[in-house]
Amino acid sequence: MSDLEQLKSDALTQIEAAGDADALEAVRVAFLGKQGSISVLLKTLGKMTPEERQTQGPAIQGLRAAVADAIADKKTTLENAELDARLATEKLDLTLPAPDSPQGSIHPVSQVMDELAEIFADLGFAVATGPEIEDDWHNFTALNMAETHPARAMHDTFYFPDVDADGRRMLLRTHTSPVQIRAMQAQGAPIRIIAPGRVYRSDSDATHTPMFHQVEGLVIDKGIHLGHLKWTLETFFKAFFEREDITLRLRPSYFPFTEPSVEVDVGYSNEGDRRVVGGHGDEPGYDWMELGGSGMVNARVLEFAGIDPDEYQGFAFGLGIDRIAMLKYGMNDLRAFFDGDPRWLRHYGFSPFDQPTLSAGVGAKA
Ligand code: FA5
Repeated sequence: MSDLEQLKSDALTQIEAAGDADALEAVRVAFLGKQGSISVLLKTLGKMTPEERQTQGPAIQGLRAAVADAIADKKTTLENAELDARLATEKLDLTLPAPDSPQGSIHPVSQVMDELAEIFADLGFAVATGPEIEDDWHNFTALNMAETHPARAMHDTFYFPDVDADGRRMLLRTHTSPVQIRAMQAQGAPIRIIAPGRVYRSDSDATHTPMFHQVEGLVIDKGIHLGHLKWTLETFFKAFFEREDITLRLRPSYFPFTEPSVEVDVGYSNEGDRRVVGGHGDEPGYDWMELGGSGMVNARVLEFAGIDPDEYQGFAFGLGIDRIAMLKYGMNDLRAFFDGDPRWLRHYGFSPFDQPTLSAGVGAKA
């Protein structure tokens, strides 16, 4: 047997004998590692005459490939055996009795997100999503906030030190409005979406947390006007708060990405220490509460997103989900939402067996 054949037979025997991943790795290092016997042989090729190299080259390369293949095969075999062994030991006994009362609960924010999706689906809205780690073009520039725009300063942005491949600054999105841009770029017009999700600002008190949730709404079509926005919000809030006497007030405001812009207030009254939505805010005993921002999509934003503003118009809104959850379910401190206290979750959480549906009343408690 030639030296090469001997080496191959030794290698294959040792690979076959390797009982686990560590032993196999030791065999790989002995033959194919930097100082391994096959690697050392490969290095001798450089010193050979061209004629010798012509016969020895393919032989040594073939040996290297055969040993590498055998190691790869053995590795798969060992991994499969390890998986089989784990599957055989990690058994779940499905016959164990269920706990007396259900453990765990759905967080009110998740519950409200499910309720939102259910109500807007009924109005023909699809759910869109976007990344929480955004670039400043989508979060600001395309929403008509140039580098030097003062509105950028209002957002208390968490920036990353890096820029992306296009030189854009990376940040934690400060609102869900960049999803408007992504949806318009991806699907063009017409459009009817909501985009619920997490957003981040350097902010903290009883009604502000550094991470909170918004739901964006966007409708783009021909002949859309402010009346459609008001009807949509009113219809949504009536379904969400499950009462008919909801009064909205649209108050002139300013957002760089909408023109005109309106802030949305709702009438409410105090019952003990709870704020209860309903009624007209100007009537005695009632007041107005702000729920979010909205307006007609600015023509410049449509252009940034590649939609012709002479052909299409639209409205957009952005509501604080945590705030509307507080109102509906009577919590008074936003920070408790994210403390992870099981007692709070037991009190305010929802049964996982109780999916919100319009027919059952979206907020039905089990
Ligand atoms: C915006 O973020 C706009 N993108 C909304 C918008 C969308 C306007 C589309 C026009 C068209 P604003 O910064 O006001 O706007 O935030 C919207 C809502 O998020 C607020 O009304 C409030 O309910 C909620 N919010 C803002 N900051 C916090 C915070 N730190 N914690 C909890 N909720 C917050």
